[in-house]
Amino acid sequence: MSILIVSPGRQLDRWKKALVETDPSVPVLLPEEVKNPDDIVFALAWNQPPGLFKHYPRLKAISSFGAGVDHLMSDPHIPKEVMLTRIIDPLLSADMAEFALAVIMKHLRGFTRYSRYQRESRWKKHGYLRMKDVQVGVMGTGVIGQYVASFLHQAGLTVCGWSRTKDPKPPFEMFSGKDGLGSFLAASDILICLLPLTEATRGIINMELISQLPHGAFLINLGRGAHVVDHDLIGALNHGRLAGAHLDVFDPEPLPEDHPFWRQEGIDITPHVASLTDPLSVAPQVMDNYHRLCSGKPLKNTVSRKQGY
Ligand code: NDP
Ligand code: OXD
Repeated sequence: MSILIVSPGRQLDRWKKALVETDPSVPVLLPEEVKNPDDIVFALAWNQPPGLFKHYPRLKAISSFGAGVDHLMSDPHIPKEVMLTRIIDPLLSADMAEFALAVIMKHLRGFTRYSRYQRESRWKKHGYLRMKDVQVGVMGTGVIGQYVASFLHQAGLTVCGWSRTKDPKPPFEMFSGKDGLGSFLAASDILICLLPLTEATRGIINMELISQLPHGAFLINLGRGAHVVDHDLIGALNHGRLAGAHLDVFDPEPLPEDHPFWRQEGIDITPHVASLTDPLSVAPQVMDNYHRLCSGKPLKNTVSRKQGY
């Protein structure tokens, strides 16, 4: 029995090495190395080519390379009985929290504008916002969002969170469901999206949602590109409804060269790097799930197909 690893465009040698060092007795194969497809019972996958999983009839479980599983949920070639798992890793949450704080500080201190002034050799001062002047709303207070919200709260920001169901005791104010969305948005001068992409959250950041934010709010999208209705975001920026946006995720990725976001005033772009899965940190949990599968034990970090995350 073997593990298949597939993620087009990713440096997979580090992953293979980390997995093999975790347990040298388990064969870890790239698709082109598989001689007998019946050997593959477990896969580690990200943006797999369409139809790939049709070729492995004994596949029982697939782990995402990351926290998100939308690439697995949307693959029609994965039979319903194949179990899906995802990565839950303290480093992934910590890196995300540091990234969110960096982007918030960049916004408060106007660094994007000063980068532009520097390119123009222009000496011009502006006032700035302080941490105490803004409230931050975290949409999606799951494993990562909860950590990010607590980290920002500890850093001195006023934070609130929004989720599908209500967490009884986070150290910040919580809203939940459709009923809580309006009050949550009204309290979010800076909105951070850390939702999973599901049928319920696709296109959630649209004009209707943006118009419920305080005038001149700032958007940070760290979830998935398809959470945002691109045209509505551009309209909100052009009309001054939003002061700016930092986007780390896009639909599609890579963001095409001719996409209007590249040239849009008010948008800062990073290429899906807010938090990168570290092979050394997560190889043990992937290998553990492989062994659990082989010995008939319940897998960890499973995904609910019903909820889609
Ligand atoms: P979790 O599954 O742990 O948390 C998801 C959160 O979203 C939960 O709080 C859940 O609510 C909430 N949620 C889901 N659907 C809805 C809905 N319809 N309405 C309101 N709230 C909803 O995910 P993680 O925290 O581990 O990861 C979140 C996402 O972050 C990933 O799916 C991925 O898209 C993104 N990500 C991006 C990275 C990057 O580098 N940019 C890196 C890693 C992840 P409830 O608690 O009630 O279930
Ligand atoms: C993700 C990840 O889900 O990189 O985006 O973990």
